[in-house]
Amino acid sequence: MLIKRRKGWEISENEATPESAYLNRRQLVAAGGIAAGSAILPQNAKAQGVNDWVGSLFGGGKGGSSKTDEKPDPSLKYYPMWHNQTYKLDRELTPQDVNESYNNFYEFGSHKRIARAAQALKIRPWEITIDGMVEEEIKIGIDDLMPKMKLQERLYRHRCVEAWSMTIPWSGFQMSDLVKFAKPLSSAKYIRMETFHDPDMASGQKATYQPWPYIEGVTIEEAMNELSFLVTGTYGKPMAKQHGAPLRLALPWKYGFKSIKSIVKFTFTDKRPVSFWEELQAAEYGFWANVNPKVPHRRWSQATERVLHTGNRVPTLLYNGYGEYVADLYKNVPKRERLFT
Ligand SMILES: Nc1nc2c(c(=O)[nH]1)N[C@H]1C(S)=C(S)[C@@H](COP(=O)(O)O)O[C@H]1N2
Ligand SMILES: [Mo]
Repeated sequence: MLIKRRKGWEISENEATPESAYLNRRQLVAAGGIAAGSAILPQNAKAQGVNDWVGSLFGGGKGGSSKTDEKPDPSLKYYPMWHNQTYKLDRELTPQDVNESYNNFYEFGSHKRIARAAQALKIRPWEITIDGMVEEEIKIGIDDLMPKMKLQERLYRHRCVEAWSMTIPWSGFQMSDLVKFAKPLSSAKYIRMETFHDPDMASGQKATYQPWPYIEGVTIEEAMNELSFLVTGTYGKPMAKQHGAPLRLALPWKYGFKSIKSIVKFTFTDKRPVSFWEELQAAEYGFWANVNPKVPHRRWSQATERVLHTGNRVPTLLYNGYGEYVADLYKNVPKRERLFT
């Protein structure tokens, strides 16, 4: 078959909606017309700019970070990033205020309204360690890492295992850039990632029945896939702390829990990492966690999802609609494993 099929989410009906409004605003931002960060203001936010507006919700601030005693984010100068148009959406972007006030970040509480508590997260200095099966261990600050990567913006869908979804403009770089920078040995098969561990800063980590810090893992092939994206920003600015600043992952074809936040370590290894959720509940949260409407969670169906903010419930797609990019990765995974989130 030589016919190039349109990818599942390349459907044009919604293309003239907030996405393009957002992009038009972006161009204005690029031209210096309005302050960076004010793209996609909700209708009711006045012309005061999103920094003040987010500030009024979360206690003052600049860009994604929001404590008045903090310096402006040193990475502000990279925004807005070059917009990579390859990745199209089939639905509207979720408004920024919705995405910044409905989050999973168990380090700051086991419910969705953790945005205020997450402002305690200190995001500078932020050192990232790259170790394990690599030519040489690397320790690098986020502000030294960013200029070495091919920075860009992409629109992705995000599907949580809890059957809700959002669409979001992420800024950052392809994970393959980081893998190349890390110079892994050929014996490495997986990357184990780790979130910060500081129970004094993040009170959720005081819960002794949970295996802190948060851990996630992918195969090297998954990490090298063009969709795997390391995120530094959202909505054309450094991301809000509650999204997992200053560096988190976005794997749009997997359930959201794989997209680990506030990463401090990448370890290259030949052993399959056991994630935070797998450790807690292996029967419900497996290693692959690819979005699959036909495999129910032990406690609920995955056939449909609630699209945040829209009031819509829509059918969930295999690999969250990204199968053309990723299905081949799983050809040789035993069926028994694939049928298991
Ligand atoms: N460190 C850490 N990373 C995490 C989580 C978490 O609790 N801690 N929650 C995960 C889950 S279940 C989801 S759905 C997404 C939520 O990302 P968002 O809050 O930016 O939408 O982050 C994922 N990454
Ligand atoms: Mo999730």
